[in-house]
Formats: sequence, C-alpha cells, structure tokens
Amino acid sequence: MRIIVLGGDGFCGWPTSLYLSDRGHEVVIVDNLSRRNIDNELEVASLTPIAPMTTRLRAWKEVSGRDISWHRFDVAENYHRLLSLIKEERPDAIVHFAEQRAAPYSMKSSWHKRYTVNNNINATNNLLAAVVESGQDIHVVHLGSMGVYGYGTAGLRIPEGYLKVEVRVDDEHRIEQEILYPPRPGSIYHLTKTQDQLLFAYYNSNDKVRVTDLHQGIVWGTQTEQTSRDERLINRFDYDGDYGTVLNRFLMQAAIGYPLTVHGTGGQTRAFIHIRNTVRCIELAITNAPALGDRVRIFNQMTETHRLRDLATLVSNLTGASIDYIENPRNEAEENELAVENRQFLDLGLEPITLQDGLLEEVADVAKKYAYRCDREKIPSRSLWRARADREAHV
Ligand code: NAD
Ligand code: USQ
Repeated sequence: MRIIVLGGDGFCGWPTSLYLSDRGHEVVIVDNLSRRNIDNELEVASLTPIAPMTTRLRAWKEVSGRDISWHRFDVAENYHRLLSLIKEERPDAIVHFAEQRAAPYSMKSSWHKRYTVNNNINATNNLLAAVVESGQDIHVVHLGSMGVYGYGTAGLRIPEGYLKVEVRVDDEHRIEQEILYPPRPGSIYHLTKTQDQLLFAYYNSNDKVRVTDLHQGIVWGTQTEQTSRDERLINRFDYDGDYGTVLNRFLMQAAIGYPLTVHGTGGQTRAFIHIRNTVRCIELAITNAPALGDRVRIFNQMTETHRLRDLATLVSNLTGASIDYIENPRNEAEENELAVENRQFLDLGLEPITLQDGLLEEVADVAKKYAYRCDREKIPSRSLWRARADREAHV
C-alpha cells in the first residue's frame, strides 16, 4: 500500500514508518520538526541521541534498501502543500500523528493552550478537508487517546468508542441509541482529541471519509525491531517533566538513582501499551479498513492497566529505586478504577507485550546506557493545571 505518515519524525511516527516500510509498504513522511523545536524551547533533549531526519532516512536506505521520502511542512498551516501531496501520491491510507501530544506542555501558559488547540484541530481539519477536495477514497487512521473518555469507568468497561444508551421518553416509551462515549478531557491536549472525534464524525457522515480513530493508552518502551538495526535509527526517549510519560520516566529515574516521582497518592490508574505493539496496531488498523459508508471505527489501543503506585513499586522492586510521593501538579482524580475493552485488536491477532516481558530490558538497554545524557534539572514536572493561588483556594 501507499501510506503517508503525518508526524513521521516523532516517537510513535518514526518507528511506525520504518515498520510499515519493512513490511513492504511505500511510505512518505510529512513532519515540520516542531517536536525537535519544542526540545529547543524547553532546553531538553531526548535521552537517546536521535539523528537528524536526513541521516535517519539515509541509514534506513542503507540497512533495508528501501526509500522513505520526507516533506517538511506544517499540516496545520500549509493546506495547499498537503492537498498537492495527496493528489501526487494518491495514498491508500494516511496515518495522522501530527499533533502536539503532551498534556503538561498544553497547560504551561495561555500561549501553549492556544498553540495546542490551533495546531491539533487545524491539522485534523486540514487533513479531512484535503481528502475530500482530492476526490480520492483514502482511509484516515488517527492517533487519539484513552484520555478522551476520562479515567472513570462508572462501573463499566470502557467500550470501544460507542456507548449504548436507553433514554426514557415517558412512562411507557424508551429509545435505544448508540452515541459517542461522553468525552471527559483532563487537559487542553486531551480536549483537542475530543474535538478531533467530532471532526471525524462529521466528515464521515457528510463526505463518507473512511476513518479509524485509535484511542491509545500511554506508550512505553523505546526501540522496535527496525529502530534497533542501526544506532542512527534510534527512537526518541522523552524523560523531561513536560514530555516524559510516567513509565519511561520511572525507568530512567531508576537508572540514574533519582527517586521515582509519583504524583499525589499514585492512586491514578492508566492504560499502557508497548511501542512494538503500537506499530503493529497501526498496521492492523490499515489492513482492516472500514468499508465505504461505515461509521468511524474506534479501537482502544492498549494492552494493560496499572495503578501508578503499583507501577512505582514494581520498578522499585526490580531496581532498588526509592519512591517519592510529591504534590500533584495536575488537576486529576487522586484515585480511579479503569477497565477497558480491547477485544477488536486482540481478535485481529495482536499479541500483547506486557510489563513483565520488557521492563528490565528497557532499563538496561536504554535508560542505563544513555543515563549520562540526562539533565536532572529537567526531571521535575513544573507545569501546573491551576495557578498556585487557585490551587490553594480549591484545597
Ligand atoms: P511526538 O510529539 O513525538 O510526534 C508528533 C510528530 O508530529 C512530531 O515529530 C512533530 O514534529 C510532528 N508534528 C506536530 N504538529 C505538526 C504539524 N502541524 N505539521 C507537521 N508535523 C507536525 O508524539 P508521539 O508520542 O509520537 O505521539 C503521536 C500521536 O500519538 C499524537 O497524536 C499523540 O496524541 C498520540 N498518542 C501518543 C501517546 C504516547 O504515549 N506517546 C499515547 C497516546 C496517543
Ligand atoms: N505522573 C506521575 N509521575 C510522573 C509523570 C506522570 O505520577 O513523573 C502521572 C500523571 O499525573 C498522570 C499519569 O502519571 O496521572 C499519566 O501521565 P503521563 O504524562 O504519563 O500521560 P498523559 O499526560 O496522560 O499523556 C500521555 C501522552 C499522550 C497520550 C496519553 C494517553 O503524552 O499523548 O494521549 O498518555 S492516556 O493517558 O491514556 O490518555
């Protein structure tokens, strides 16, 4: 298949591009390098030494014999470049990773809130409008987030996107409907993912655009079979207080002897997936596309759920790291249960990589190996969901 990957230089997009290329697909990357520029803004760098984009692509050609082309432009701003590319390439599928993806970054200031909303919602709308204007039947595969549901289960397993409801009209009549699961975003970033859902629903019903929306949990791990083939192909590893996600942060902290930073009581329960499962899920989504006229297909892309304090204890038992319970910079429930339906990917043959399979390997092969590149000053998460005075007023 011909596949355009928007955001193909990022943490999920780069290994996905290599995986799809390795499986024989023709891959074209679009990325404006905004993520690398945000590293400059925050004065941090990936724990792993990521190569410049053209070096990455040259290295892939050397080790695999396969070409991946790259177009550097902003999907949220350069609508006509996107449209021309789609007309030239005539892709079967477009995978959309090109969004600002960190919740803490989206909450840093009013500028960061506005940037995240403008970037993410315009990128998604531009993509859908361009697919319609091209007149082609292209399958759009988007990376959504488990966070669109919020993390409370209301006593049920979170279904894959849609919720069956029964509405009581009067004493005798009830109506049954299937609706999008009520959105409950916990940050401006997560809010953009709930807005994306409405854009997909609209273009799908009005223009019959075929869409798969993947509500992904927190991704952990770094390397895939393809990114490990040459040091120049190494994937990024974010550990800083804005972009580092919780499990990779714990693994890096354990590797450098920094106490594990558990926010609040650590009673938050979240969904997780390994990066090697992420790339496989994208391929499964592409090769099992909805038919023309089908409604938006939604998958929950996760393999296990864990309570954060249990994760911290697991990492501590494996490595001897100490645990620090710190004041939570976010505004989120201190304790929650989380049960998630993920049958669709399992039925398509996904084989989950569990924490038990990969944690120690990740600490030894990545976190310890590159620990010398860590700037300890950048570890604390300083982005506050509410200004200090508001936080005190709410206590
Ligand atoms: P990332 O920031 O590493 O990658 C995103 C890439 O998109 C970057 O290379 C960036 O330069 C590019 N980009 C952003 N805006 C762009 C624009 N307007 N035009 C062109 N390129 C643009 O993030 P990631 O971790 O790879 O996440 C990819 C997607 O998966 C995101 O949409 C994110 O919301 C979703 N997701 C990520 C995780 C996770 O744990 N990392 C979990 C669930 C969902
Ligand atoms: N947390 C800690 N200690 C830390 C860092 C985080 O306790 O050092 C806590 C947070 O307070 C939160 C939880 O860990 O309760 C998860 O935080 P995170 O930064 O690992 O993940 P999150 O902000 O939810 O965002 C990440 C990705 C995002 C994706 C989302 C999937 O950055 O792109 O959409 O995971 S999900 O969480 O399932 O919505």
